Order: sequence, then structure tokens, then C-alpha cells
Amino acid sequence: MPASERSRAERLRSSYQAAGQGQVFTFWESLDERERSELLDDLEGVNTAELSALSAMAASTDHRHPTAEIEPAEVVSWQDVSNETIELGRQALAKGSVAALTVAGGQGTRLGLDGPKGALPISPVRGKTLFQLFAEFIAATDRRYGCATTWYVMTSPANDAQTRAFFAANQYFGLSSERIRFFKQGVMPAFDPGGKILLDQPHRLALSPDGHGGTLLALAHGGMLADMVARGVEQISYFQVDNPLVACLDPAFIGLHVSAGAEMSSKSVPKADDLEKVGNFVRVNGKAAVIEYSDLPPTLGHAKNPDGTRRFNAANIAVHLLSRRFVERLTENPASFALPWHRAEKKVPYMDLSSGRRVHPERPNAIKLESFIFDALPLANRTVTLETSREEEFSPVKNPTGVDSIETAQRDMSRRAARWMASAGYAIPRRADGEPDGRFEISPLVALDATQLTEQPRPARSISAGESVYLG
Ligand code: UD2
Repeated sequence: MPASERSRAERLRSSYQAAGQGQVFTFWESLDERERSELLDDLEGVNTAELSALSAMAASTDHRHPTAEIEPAEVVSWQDVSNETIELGRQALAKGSVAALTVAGGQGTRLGLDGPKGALPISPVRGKTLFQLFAEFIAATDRRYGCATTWYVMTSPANDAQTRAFFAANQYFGLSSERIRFFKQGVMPAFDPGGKILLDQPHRLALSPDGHGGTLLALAHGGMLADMVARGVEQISYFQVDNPLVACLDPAFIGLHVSAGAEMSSKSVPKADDLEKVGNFVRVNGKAAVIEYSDLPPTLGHAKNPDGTRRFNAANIAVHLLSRRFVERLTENPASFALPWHRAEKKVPYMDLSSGRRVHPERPNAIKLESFIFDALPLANRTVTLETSREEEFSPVKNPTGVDSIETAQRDMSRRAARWMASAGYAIPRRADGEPDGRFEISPLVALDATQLTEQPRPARSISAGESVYLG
């Protein structure tokens, strides 16, 4: 082993031992040179300065939230956004000052997917993938406003190579590869209930992505903020990879955010039910925040206004605008910046240190820590929440079947396309229950919204019941 590698090993061994995590070297003597250096790489990727605090947090059994005054967030309805505000958003797009950012670092484990989630075929007629739909949205925006939008795609170490290969194999979906920038998010080790880091293999830590809150530091560390400065990007339009209905770049939202001088803005939809599994936009001690469904006390979930409407009704659809300067301000001193860590109990395969066997647990055995982008909201000087329509903009793919699944997303895409076509004068065949009879799909390259479709020439032919109709 070269001397430099030996001294790296000594340095890491002493800092892990000092943090009470010396067990990560259990199999060191049996590792070959390549395995040793892989283990050292894993160890180096973890922020050891924070390690003792993280381990204590993983082992803690007190997860109560401090008492705070929780009030509903104020929202602006999409119907109340003025034409002047929308025009401001269009101008920001035309200037090329808005970038798109997709967080695609999560693993599609719940969907049983092997590759990146963005490679999931989803559109109801053509089976276009999530990444292709976003690419077409961006290309259509470029065409409409005469700009050349840069698209930042956040991957994780586990799916970075696959994601890049997928884009390359699809010729970047017709976009210029120079306009697509991939950057990798950080990782976090999984801990056992006693706060000890788990090994996935004798020479590998059990690591997973550090949550979408990792976007902020990953942008800074990956050189993406500097890249944005060079390209004149001032606003970042952030969205998750799992929502095929998302408006990747929305002039009304951009205009509202810019005209309010907001550092971070969000889109919400009215909740589907009191305890829907989404984050809730609230004010905590007067500051904008999101409280996850699992953390919102049920009494608040069920609370009603005097007129009988739901008191906490603004669901987080994970669409935000962040000003580049805000991200710069938060991350300019990375050593002192951290979003809070959220703890989740998960099943994580691990090495049993005494037997040397790898164990596949049947029940949650490990603590994962993740940070969430919406925890940056209370740090923003000014925020705006725009309430939009669920039918138009939100149908996430989270589960293989049932709620928020491929099936519901395809249904909602088809319903939206049928609605737009009906408003543009197409006769849509309907079943007895009023549902559109058939499958409908409109490429973003044809229309980004219902109004744009009404401006297009309409073919004279009629649509038969059960037909698959694609406008592209
Ligand atoms: C998220 C929100 C929830 C609601 C809902 C809307 C959280 C914790 N909850 O629920 O409030 O808004 O979405 O759909 O966010 N990702 C990364 N890196 C990571 C982890 C996740 O890029 O380390 C990406 C992932 O690829 C996906 C998105 O973030 O695009 C959402 O992650 P999730 O599926 O864990 O969030 P979920 O469904 O619990």
C-alpha cells in the first residue's frame, strides 16, 4: 500500500475512532488493496465533524417537536395572478434568467425500478419517459420565449452514471447537451439504533442519498452556482422527477416570485383529505415552513375554519422557485450551513460484525437521516405560495399500484389532455360515468397549456370511443 494511502487510512481511522465509529474498520485486515481504498473513499465522503451529532440523533428516542405556534400559510390563488405579473415571468424566461432543476437522486425503490426514476415510461399513449416529458416542456418553452434554458439534473452516486447514459442514449431528447448539467448530491450513512454506522459490505459503508435538501450544498460544491452566474441564471425552477404533470417553467409562478422579491417560493394544491400524505404549508412562530403529514398533529389535520373549510389545506407539491442569490447566501460558508436532519426507520441490508455475514432484515433495522429542501423556507427573507390546480399540475408516481401510481398518473395525464382538447373544440367521446373514453396525450411541444392548444389548427376528423389519440 502506498505511503499516501497508509497515512489516509491512519487519519481516517483516528477520526472515526474519536467519533466512536471504529467498527467501520472491522474487516480491514481481510480487505485487498482495492477494497481498502474503496472503504477509505466511502469514509472520506462522510462529514466527520458532524458525525457525533448525527450518531446521537440516530440513536435518540425523543423525536417530539418543540411546541410552536402553527398557523396555516397564506396562499395566492392562480386565478388572482394578474396579466402584468405573468408578463414579468415571460420576460424573465425570455431573458434566459430562469433555469430548470430536477431532483432525481432518489432511488425508485418503491416502484421496484432498477434504473433512475426519470427513465420510467409514463405517458398514456406514447409511453414517453418522465425525463422526455420534461425535456419537451423545456424545448417548447425555449421555442415560445426565444430562450435557451439550462436544465440542471441532480443525481446521486448510485444513479449518476445510469442517468447520464440514459440521456446520451436518447440524444439528450433533442436538447443541446451543453444546456444539460448533471450534478451529484451527497450521501449519508445508515445507522443502527445505537447510533453506529452500518457496513453494507466488508469494504463499503451503507450509504444513501442525503435527501433533496442536499441540493443546496450539491449546487455549491458541484460548481453549479458559478455555472449559473456565467449563464446569467437568476432564478431556479425546482421540481421533483416523479410528477409528469409538472409545469417545469411557469411564467405566472415566476412573475409572482420575482415581483414579490421572494427568495424562495412554492406551489401548493388544496389537500385531497385532512390527512393526505403530503407536506403542509404553514407558518411556525410566524415563519414560512412545511410540516410533513407524519409530523402534523391529527387535531390540526382535522381542524376547520369557522365557515367549515379545512384550516390546513395547502399541500406541498414540491415545486419551488429559489433565487440563485439565496442559495449563494445559504451556502457561502458550507461549514456552518446545515438544514435539519429528519430521521426515518428503514430496512437496510448490513454486515453482521460478529459473524461476518450480510443480513437482509425483514423489519426496519436502521436509521436514515435526510434533509429536505423545504426546510430552507424559514431561512428565506420573503416567500410566496401559489395555489394551483391539482388536476392540471400534480399527479406523482410513488407506488406501483393504487394511490399515486403509474395508473393514476396516466389517468390524470389522459384526463388533462382530454380537457384541453375539449376546450379547444374537439368532441371527446365519454363513458357513462363522464370519464373520457380512450387515451389522450398532448406533447408539450404542441401545447404547454389549454390556451395554447386553442391557438392551433384542429383536424376535422372525429375521435371514436376507445381510441388512443396523440397530438405531437
Ligand atoms: C415528497 C414530500 C412531500 C410532498 C410530496 C409531493 C418530502 C420529504 N416529502 O414526498 O411533502 O411534497 O413529495 O410529491 O419531500 N430525492 C432526491 N434525493 C434524495 C431524496 C429524494 O433527489 O436524497 C428526490 C426524488 O428523486 C424525488 C423527490 O426527491 O424526485 C421526492 O422524494 P421522495 O419520494 O422521498 O418524497 P416523498 O414522496 O416522501
